[in-house]
Amino acid sequence: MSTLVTYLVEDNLALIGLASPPVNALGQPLRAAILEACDRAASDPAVSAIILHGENGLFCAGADISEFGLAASFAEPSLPDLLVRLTQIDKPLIACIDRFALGGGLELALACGYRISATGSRLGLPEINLGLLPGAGGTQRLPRLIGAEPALEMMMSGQPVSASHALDLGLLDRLIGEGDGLLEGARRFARELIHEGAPARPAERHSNPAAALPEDFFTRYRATHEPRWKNRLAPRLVLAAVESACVLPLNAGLQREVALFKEAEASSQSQALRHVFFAEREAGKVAGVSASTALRPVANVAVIGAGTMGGGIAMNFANVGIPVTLLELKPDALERGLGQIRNSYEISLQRGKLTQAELDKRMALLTGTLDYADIAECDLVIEAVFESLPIKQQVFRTLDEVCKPGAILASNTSTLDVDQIAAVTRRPHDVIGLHFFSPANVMRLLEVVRGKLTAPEVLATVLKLGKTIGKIPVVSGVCFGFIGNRMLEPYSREAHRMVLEGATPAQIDQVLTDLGLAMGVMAMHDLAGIDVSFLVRESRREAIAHDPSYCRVADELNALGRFGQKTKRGAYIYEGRERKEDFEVIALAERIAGELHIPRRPITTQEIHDRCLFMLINEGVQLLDEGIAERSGDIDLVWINGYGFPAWLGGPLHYAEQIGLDVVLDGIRHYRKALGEYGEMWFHPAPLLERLVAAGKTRIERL
Ligand code: 3H9
Repeated sequence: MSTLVTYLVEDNLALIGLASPPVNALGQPLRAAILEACDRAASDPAVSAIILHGENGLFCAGADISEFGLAASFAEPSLPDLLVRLTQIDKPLIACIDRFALGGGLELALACGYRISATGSRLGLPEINLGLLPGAGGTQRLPRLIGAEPALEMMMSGQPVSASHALDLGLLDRLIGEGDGLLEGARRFARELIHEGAPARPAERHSNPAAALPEDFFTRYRATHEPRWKNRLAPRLVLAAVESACVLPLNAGLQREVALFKEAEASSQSQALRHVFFAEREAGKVAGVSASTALRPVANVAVIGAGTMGGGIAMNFANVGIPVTLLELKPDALERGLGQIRNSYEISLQRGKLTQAELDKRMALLTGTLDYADIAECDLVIEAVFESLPIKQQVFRTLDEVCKPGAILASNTSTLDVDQIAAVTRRPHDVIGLHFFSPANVMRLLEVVRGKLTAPEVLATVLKLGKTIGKIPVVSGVCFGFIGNRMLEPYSREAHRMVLEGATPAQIDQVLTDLGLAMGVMAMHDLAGIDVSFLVRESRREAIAHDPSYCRVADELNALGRFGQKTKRGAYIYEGRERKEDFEVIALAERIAGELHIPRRPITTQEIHDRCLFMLINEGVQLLDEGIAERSGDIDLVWINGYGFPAWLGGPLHYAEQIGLDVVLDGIRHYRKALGEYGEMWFHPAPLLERLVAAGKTRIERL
């Protein structure tokens, strides 16, 4: 018998425990072990019922994601075949769910005749997040158990439901409360079933899963939701599979599901999303930090600056029960900051996302102060003041004076040199960059900037804390703009230059949103503030002064006071929520182009794509080569979670791998020539990109 399962017969019950750490993923060896154990129990006349449980305190996280795209994915016994076999066993089979039953793990439970769960467990079909659909019976068996509509909702959202909600849906037969002993509960339930002479599988509750639905349900569902799906394949396949469950007999439906699953598995979108899944896990593995690195306790936090950013940062901690002191220089600024936080929570309350009790609890965790002495005992201080090196250095000198030894001192700088900030303190090893993205209480990315002297335990502590507050922490080294904003720079530069050469802001943004970006680059600057990006350029004029066309349109918009959405005018005009192309901006571009002798011409979609994207990719490759980013997946995570790059393209560097590294390099070389002096100035292929292509590599890695 395999070591991946435990097998025990107690009286007339067989207990089969999944024992494949860390999460009992259903790779081929575990599938084979389950089949062998279940066959053994099925053929043992002494066994009247079988309990399938997780040996290591958790049930199952689904199919083994690392097998997808490989022969192992459907190697025998395939998951669909194994689960069909389980449904044929003529003894009650009980899934005993602890912590989670996800994806194939829930499908395993659905193949059992009965399901019980601990109260704290989560059950879900998150395949859509991997560009997949449930492929081992989930799209066919779940609608037959709970009805088509709630089943479709679970698959489309990809979000797990709580065990109590699963009980309400009819997905579970029984809940076992905390401390009551889940396995003991399963034994009791099994004995009851045997005693009652219960069938191996109860009759299907929804043999016609769409019976309660209007005839045009699927047509209307598709029409309503398709615009939101953009280019994504998986939602379309999920819908097709559930529709099949409503019109085909089970076996035919299962066959259709496997065919759709294989189509999704082979798609570049799923490949990209699987890359993102593993990149998220890898990002936590940082050189010099290990599981044994000591963590500093963080029981309370201080945030310096109660502006929009500081307030948003503070909310993250209050949301998870960590007390926060918000420090401002002036009483009215402090009051405004706390008021903004309350407003933001009140909006959540009105939308039903927060209860009054939760709002009160969170507000009670927030304290305002005007006195640095009040933050002396805080474990972590995050500075979120104006983006200026002298101002931030002054704050850090004060922090160095007042904060207790061992306090972590963090700066929310988005571009500045964290080492220069650390250098004004007597404790540079306690200093780190924590770059939150706006709105800080919403955006998932947290760029963690590791200074030259940052201590490993400081890094380990903020990585852990980042996860606690629901962020995706990604480590960056120190350089201008870190990973995200440094890459934003050439991407924005090309967009602005093409506006001078003849493209309109809307034309540029359309190409980017058609690719799947949440927002085009021109609209993004309008949202973030044209005055803000102007100040960033001002801080590094010497590096860009040799190009008189460099973001000139944005500089002039700034001079005109057209700061973007907040002034209702930027690269676009804003009327309410509507964004409109502005002929004045086009006239402005024509004038500047004339002054700079830049010929205007029609710019193609291909050129917009290649110049913006290839320059973005090139900078990412350079960051990897310089060691600012530890791995290419980190760069992808930054752009997906901080800049709205579509996850189904896997981030800019994964996208480059899909396009072909040679194609990207050829494109850069082409524009270096085609754009004359301007091309010579900016289109330098990253040396690592050249080395990778020369070596015939298809993946971006250090070489
Ligand atoms: C599916 O089931 C398809 C079927 O419908 C049809 C098939 C035909 N596979 O996240 P963590 C690893 S698709 C392989 O840090 P947590 C993970 O990489 C699947 N590995 O822990 C990490 O490894 P390492 C549908 C997996 O406690 C380690 O486990 N299921 C898998 O924060 C710990 O992971 C899903 O999409 C897997 N399925 O969260 C669920 N899952 O230590 C995906 C995890 O080497 N998983 N690993 O870095 C999750 O959502 C979270 O991992 C989970 C635990 C909530 C389970």
